[in-house]
Amino acid sequence: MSENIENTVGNAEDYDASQIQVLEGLEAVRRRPGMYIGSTSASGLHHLVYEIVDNSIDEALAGFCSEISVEILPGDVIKVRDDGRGIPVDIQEQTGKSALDVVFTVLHAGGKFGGGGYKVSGGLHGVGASVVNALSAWLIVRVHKGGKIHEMRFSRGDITQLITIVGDTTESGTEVTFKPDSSIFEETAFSYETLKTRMREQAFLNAGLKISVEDKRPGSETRDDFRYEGGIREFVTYINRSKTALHDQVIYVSGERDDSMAEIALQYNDSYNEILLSFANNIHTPDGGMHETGFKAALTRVLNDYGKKTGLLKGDDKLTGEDCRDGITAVISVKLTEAQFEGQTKSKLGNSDIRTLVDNILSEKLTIFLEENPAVGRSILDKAITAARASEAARKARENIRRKNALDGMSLPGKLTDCNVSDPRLTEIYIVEGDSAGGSAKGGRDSRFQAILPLWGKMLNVEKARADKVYGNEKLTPVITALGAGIGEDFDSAKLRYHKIIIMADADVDGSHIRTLLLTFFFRFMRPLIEGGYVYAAQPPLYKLTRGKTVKYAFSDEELSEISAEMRGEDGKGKVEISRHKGLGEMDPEELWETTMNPETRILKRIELDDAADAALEADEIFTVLMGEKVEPRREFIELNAKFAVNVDV
Ligand code: TSJ
Repeated sequence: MSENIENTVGNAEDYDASQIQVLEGLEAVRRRPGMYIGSTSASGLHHLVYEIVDNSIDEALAGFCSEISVEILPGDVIKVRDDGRGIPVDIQEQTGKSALDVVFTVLHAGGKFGGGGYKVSGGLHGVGASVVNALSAWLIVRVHKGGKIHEMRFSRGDITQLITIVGDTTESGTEVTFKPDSSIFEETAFSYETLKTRMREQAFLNAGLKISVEDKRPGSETRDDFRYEGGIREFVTYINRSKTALHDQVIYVSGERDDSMAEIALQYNDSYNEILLSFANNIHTPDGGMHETGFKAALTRVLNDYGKKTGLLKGDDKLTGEDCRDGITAVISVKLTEAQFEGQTKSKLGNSDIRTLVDNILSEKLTIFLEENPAVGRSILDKAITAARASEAARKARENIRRKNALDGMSLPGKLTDCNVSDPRLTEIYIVEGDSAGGSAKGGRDSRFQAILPLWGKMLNVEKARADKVYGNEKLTPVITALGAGIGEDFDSAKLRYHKIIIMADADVDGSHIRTLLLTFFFRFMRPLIEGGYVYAAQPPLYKLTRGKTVKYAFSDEELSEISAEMRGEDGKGKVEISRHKGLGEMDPEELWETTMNPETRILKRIELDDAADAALEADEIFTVLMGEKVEPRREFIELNAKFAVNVDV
């Protein structure tokens, strides 16, 4: 026990050098939390939970844990529990401390102690329990082990109670309960949906592992249990749940070599999009890396070889990698001992052995699969060959756009009302829904730097169209030419005619529909436009408040109550008239200018890449689910998104 007492914080004369370092370590986390968890916003807050859960998943990977539960308790306290061996509580000879102590008080110690325990370690994964501890107002850990319950407590990373036996137990496992420090986090409310999505993903990635997530906050009690015996096969089925698959069976291959293993699940559907999710040691790698490179190379080679061998590919015809991934949904999961994560956000896998491993496994096993399942082989090849033809047609259509622009000196669309200034850094274009709103916008704008392009009628959903159809589309061509920066591979932000592209649509069904479709178009065909931060959504006011001659506008319900109180307060009991705001088209030009277009008073929402990606998903869902054959998800979707259902031709 004497070793333990020396670890108690607040006993200054007993500190040796290593302990001072420990204290500095956790102080550093509190000083610069962003360095350890990315941010102190909602994303960093949820990261705390992942850090803890990762430890239980590591225990499951080591083969000792079969069940994990995550609970949100009243007050946004988190409790994570597993049925593993329990963190060792005995004192280690070298350090004079228990593993439990080290895990929570030493930076970077999470999961890497003891040796031998983990074949697979997360690398970047689990920067650790000590970081969570440092950023928690309080944390309690209880270890069920050897017939006893061992408890230790902390406050803001400092030990407040040394390991104490608090009871007997017949079980084994670890339970951590913590409350994030509200003086560190801007946001301390947990999102059940966010945790649920993450836990479902982890259950897919660890076949057979039971993970439950439960919200115990009053008024929002709910619970989900995940367990997928099929692992990433079921992940692919889940992603494709509202799409039409090209073949019934999900194709699954796996293999290992030395200390590494790789598994791949894939299934084609009748859409034109590629969904490729890759993971290394259960960590999502959105920027890809060696596992994705190996996957793509093998898929392209196998399909070309198969096409040649079966005669489906003629002469010198070749499929590109993109042709081969048209309409694919694939999940790649690799596990390896020393994962190297690269890139700005450390979300790209650098280990090159993994490329070879994934390539070998997929080449060998997919070749066999196609030979044994010729009907599936044929439908995949047909799909890829059609993709190759479509991409050739798209190339020609793009070429046409380019040639036409060069020939007629970039003739602008007839519907565009351009501005006078030509320096794109100073100009903005309003893309407006409907002719009447376009009329008001024209009347209200500042013609020096604001251009207006009205759009009307049914917009193309690019999520459901081949690229060549998009390039020639009569609704989209005016947008492409007005922006002047090309499209697809030709897109060049340097040629933009305006540096602010503002989508102005009503806050109603049609408005949100057109916004969704336009954002989807930008996301798929002009992505640098979004990444460069050029796209905005105008925010028309929701309410108009009138009192005598005074007119004010409110952009939210909170603003409404604030402003109306303020207006009433000006001279006692007078009456404030409140009207829910009419459509853009019904506003007169002056009103539209004052509320929505005047740079001095308007509110613009800059569109982030995530917003656009969500729009694309939404566009996909709307059309696949509402027009699809599958009755069940369709009903569910209409219930969830009633506002969209109204406006879509079924
Ligand atoms: F890290 C942590 F404290 F945050 C945490 C760790 C939180 C939670 C909820 C669980 C765990 C955890 C750790 N679960 N299971 C383990 N296992 C071990 O630490 C362990 C147990 C036994 C042995 C051994 O070699 O006997 C080795 C290890 C690493």
